[in-house]
Amino acid sequence: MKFRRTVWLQITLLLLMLCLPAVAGANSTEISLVLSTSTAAIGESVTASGTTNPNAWVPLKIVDEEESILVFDTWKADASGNYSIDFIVPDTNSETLTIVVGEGSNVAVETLIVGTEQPVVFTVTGDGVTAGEKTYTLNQLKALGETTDSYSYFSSGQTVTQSCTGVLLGTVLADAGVTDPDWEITVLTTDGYTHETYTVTLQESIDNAYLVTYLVNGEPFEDMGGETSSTIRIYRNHDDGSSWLNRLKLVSGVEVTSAQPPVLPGDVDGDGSVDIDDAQLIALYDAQLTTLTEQQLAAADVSGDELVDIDDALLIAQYDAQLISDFPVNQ
Ligand SMILES: [Ca+2]
Ligand SMILES: [Ca+2]
Repeated sequence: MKFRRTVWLQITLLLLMLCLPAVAGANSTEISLVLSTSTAAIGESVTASGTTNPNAWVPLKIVDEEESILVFDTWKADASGNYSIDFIVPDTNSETLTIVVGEGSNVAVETLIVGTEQPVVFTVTGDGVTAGEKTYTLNQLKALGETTDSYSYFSSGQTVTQSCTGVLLGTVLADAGVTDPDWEITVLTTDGYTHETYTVTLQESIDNAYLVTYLVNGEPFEDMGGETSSTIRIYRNHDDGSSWLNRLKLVSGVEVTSAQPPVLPGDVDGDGSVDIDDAQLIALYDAQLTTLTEQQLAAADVSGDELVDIDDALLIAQYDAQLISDFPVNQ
């Protein structure tokens, strides 16, 4: 008798369990789904969000055109029923992917178009840069942290203020591994437009809020196409700290140059010591038998008269013979 009751209890429980999903389904909130973008390239991050029942588990499936499931994972909604799931667009040959959230009859479906790979819009090259070069697509730039700020300029007697959205150049450079404040940054333009302010130290670019800008007043720049193609400009404040902009047009990236090491007066060949070899180099230069670099010339002028000639060679020879202990340029 006791045995039979246990069996009945088990069967009743089993029936209850079978009925439960249907009961729950009848009272549940219909799950909703919004994708952060309708088009994304392979490897890009997309956010799926929406509402469902409080604390409910939200299964997410990514299905290709051949109905193969490429991704399946489950996240939990919060106490208000809101959920937000970041996923990476998986490697696929399909032109569209179907994103499905929920289970049973309570599902929501959206289509994601797999776009072509995003073009590189900004390149950082040169000294200190991770792997010598780091490239950024627009989405990769945005992922570093978007800033919107106002920059003003004077035109036809009026102050024009523009709202610029982009990423601070200092932030991009830090991401590329460039952190030495003394290093020089040269802005590379694609329209060949040059200006002396295009080379600044990293610290100056931070102080003057250089902004790698992709939206002005909410609008992207038009891609000019061809060799001058660019959708990036750099806006900056003036050196006096005012918020007036200098607009550096059609920018493809920046090149980083490390600061020159300090010059040791007299060490023309750069071997770390001052001796007769350095005097000989100057004598050869004076006789126009060799050339010297800018840095070598700076080291060679030990007399401090801003000329490099035989007088400097003689001073170094005297120094080498310990007849003098210092150079006029140091005094
Ligand atoms: Ca030397
Ligand atoms: Ca000299």
